[in-house]
Amino acid sequence: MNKRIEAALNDQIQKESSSSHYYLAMASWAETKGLNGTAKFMYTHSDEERFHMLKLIKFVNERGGVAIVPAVPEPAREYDSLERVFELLLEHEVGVSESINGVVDICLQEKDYSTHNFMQWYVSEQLEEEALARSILDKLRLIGGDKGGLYLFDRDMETAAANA
Ligand code: OFO
Repeated sequence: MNKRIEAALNDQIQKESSSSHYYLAMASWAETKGLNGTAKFMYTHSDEERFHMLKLIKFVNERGGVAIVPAVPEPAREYDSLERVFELLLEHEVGVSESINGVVDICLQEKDYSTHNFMQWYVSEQLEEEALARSILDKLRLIGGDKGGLYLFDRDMETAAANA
């Protein structure tokens, strides 16, 4: 496997792994706040990110590269509000999209069209994730400090997690 591509994919493995960890910390935080629907959504999201990481690990190894299982930094333990959680989630996903675009760019520079093709799955996944995070954030901004609204929001998140 082309060394530059291998390094870029290993870097992406690290990002997907930290995303999984990041959402796991958010899930745990939500669970301790009685936001069980949001916690379920975050646990599911964390599993999805782990799947994104695994898909990359398999791809690198199957193509003759060596995938590195990375160390991950400890995510925050406390969050100011649910709105802040989803703001951070959106910021994080925008950063991940940029990183994926960077990998796609390297594939083009190195004329590695099969990895380019493989990465398209991540490109569309990111579009969906960013759109979802934006719509959730819009809802939370509408709800503001309304406790009843927050209760219904959390219930909806349980349904969103079940349909993910
Ligand atoms: Fe949402 O980050 Fe994976 O791709």
